[in-house]
Amino acid sequence: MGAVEIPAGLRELLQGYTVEVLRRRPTNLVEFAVQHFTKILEGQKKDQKAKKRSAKPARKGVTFEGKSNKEEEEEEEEEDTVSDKYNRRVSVCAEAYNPDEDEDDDTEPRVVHPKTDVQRRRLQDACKDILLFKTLEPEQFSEVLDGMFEVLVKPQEHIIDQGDDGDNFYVIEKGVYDIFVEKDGANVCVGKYDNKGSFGELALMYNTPRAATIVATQEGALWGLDRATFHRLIVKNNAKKRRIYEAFIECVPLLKSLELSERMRIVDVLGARAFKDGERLITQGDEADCFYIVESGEVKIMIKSKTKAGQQDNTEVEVARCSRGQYFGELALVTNKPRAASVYAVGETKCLVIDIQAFERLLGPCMDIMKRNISQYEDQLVALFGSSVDLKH
Ligand code: 1OR
Ligand code: 1OR
Repeated sequence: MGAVEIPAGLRELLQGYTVEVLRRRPTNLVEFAVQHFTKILEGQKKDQKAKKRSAKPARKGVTFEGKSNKEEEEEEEEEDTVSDKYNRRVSVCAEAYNPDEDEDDDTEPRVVHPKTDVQRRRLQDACKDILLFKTLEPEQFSEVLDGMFEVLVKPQEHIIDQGDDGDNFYVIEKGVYDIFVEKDGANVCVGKYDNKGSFGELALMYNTPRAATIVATQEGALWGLDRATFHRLIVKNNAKKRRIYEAFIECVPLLKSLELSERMRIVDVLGARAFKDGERLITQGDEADCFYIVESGEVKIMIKSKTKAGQQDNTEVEVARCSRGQYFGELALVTNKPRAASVYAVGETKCLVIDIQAFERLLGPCMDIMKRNISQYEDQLVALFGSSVDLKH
């Protein structure tokens, strides 16, 4: 018998359906199949419409260089079923930032990129600490996962170029990515993402050009979320977040000197996390990647004491407590050093969390207050351990 040719994309489609069946356990498999494949078909039609509306994508990554237009077109034809491609488009929308305005977003067909169960598990793992997803309802989070597509990247590939229109938001599964910002005509490396985190939210949230260039330094894997889905799920959720946290953020003494719009930009990117009594939020000596504000409950700050010979032993001493409206975790971000203390929840505690990039971008105006308070830690440290220290350097 001659070999039977399996049509391109069939395997992914069937795997995607199987995974969804296992996840959602529908009672009627046929009815579920109709719904599942209708969603995919609607997603494909929408993508095709979007492609017609948009200009040719500006591919800057080395992976795609040298390809003919025809090859690129063929790749784009496959994008709906093969997910490891950029769904790039040059945005021609000029919508203003008003998450409440587009009520009809909810009636838009949903984009579903089928995934194998292995892919979905990897995706869930990459997304578990993404702050922007932390305030989503489970149903919205599941839709975000459905809408994400895998993007494999090569060393030196530009994922985002400063000044471009925003197409996708990205979650890092693996790889190291440098952040460049143009200053006085030169590209300056201002930070990096090391195998975790996310980027590309700003242009999509505020409808602005890309604020930085992101370059892969090695082979990596990302998960992309297209602009429309990001808008429908994340930007919409931000309107709710603003309503929930506005009053609280107004009362945080550290943030008093900021403009209202600056405080709201903090709300847009923060995540909310709940901790159980005794749970450790920060470990002394660890590398730092975020900053915390206590929303409810309390945390205690513990420092490993030193022996008379000046060596550290493992006994921890409580040095301070923070409650509603107070912040912690700034020291390591300001000094670029490991965490100076461990922090534990006292009772059920909720904190608002901001990642290091947003901290650097948005909390510059509060830096003086933080540095003044750090000087007080230094005084305390001297009083407790009798040695002169300079925590700021
Ligand atoms: P975007 O959609 O503007 C570039 O595309 C992304 O880089 C941006 O979203 C952020 O997710 C990410 N300033 C602006 N954007 C940054 C920064 C940043 N860092 C990461 N991104 N700064 C660096 C802070 C370490 C401030 C530079 C002055
Ligand atoms: P971090 O990023 O180093 C631990 O992570 C956090 O504990 C630290 O930022 C501060 O936000 C917070 N010394 C060092 N860190 C302190 C202290 C502190 N208090 C709070 N943190 N001292 C207590 C001063 C009242 C001096 C200790 C002797």
